[in-house]
Amino acid sequence: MTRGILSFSFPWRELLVAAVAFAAALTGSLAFAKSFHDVSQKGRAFNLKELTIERGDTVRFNNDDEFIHQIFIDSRAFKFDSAESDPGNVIPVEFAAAGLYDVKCHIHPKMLLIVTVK
Ligand SMILES: [Cu+2]
Repeated sequence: MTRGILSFSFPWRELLVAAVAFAAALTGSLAFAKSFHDVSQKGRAFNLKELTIERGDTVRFNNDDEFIHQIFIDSRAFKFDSAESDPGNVIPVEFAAAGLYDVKCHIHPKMLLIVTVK
């Protein structure tokens, strides 16, 4: 009757489910300070003119056009110069330092997004 005993044994499965849920909750709280913001590059423009985020957040620049874009940031606190980004591509940029940043695309000089990092 080993089977019968096993079926009444410790509920490992439930424990595992609870542990996974706990780990997910913990990860969620640790990741609290870092969130993601999506910005679209479309019609040779960013879909936003300004964006305010928290320090450590990541902005995902989605190329929603049918031609290439790029992401270029040149400030004292933070410099970033991406490769050319194909249609459908996403460029993630983490802003680690507080400040005010002009985000540009060197292919289309009129594109400008001002990112404020608190
Ligand atoms: Cu562009």
